[in-house]
Amino acid sequence: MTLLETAMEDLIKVFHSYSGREGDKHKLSKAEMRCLLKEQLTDFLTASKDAMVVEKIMADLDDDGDGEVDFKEFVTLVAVLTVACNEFFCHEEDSTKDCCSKNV
Ligand SMILES: [Ca+2]
Ligand SMILES: [Ca+2]
Repeated sequence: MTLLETAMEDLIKVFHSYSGREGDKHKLSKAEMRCLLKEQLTDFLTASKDAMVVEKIMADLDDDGDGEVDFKEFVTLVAVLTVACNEFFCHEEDSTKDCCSKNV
């Protein structure tokens, strides 16, 4: 398996290890979503001081309005966060380069 294939499989595994805890096995309820965010996106949740963050994320993600987050909706969150992280890292790299060139 390639790195990307492993990452995709891990994403599916993580989703199902939470979605299967109660109710619909293929969807995240609000309680399951809260556990997933707390345990898997700890830094993200800690960074956000908003107590309503889980409710807001749920509302944003729930495209079909059934009150739960299916895999497709979950992947949207991961994609958005990954893009944000990538921008952060690119920014970090740029500022490091700036610092280095100043020192030279
Ligand atoms: Ca469920
Ligand atoms: Ca939904």
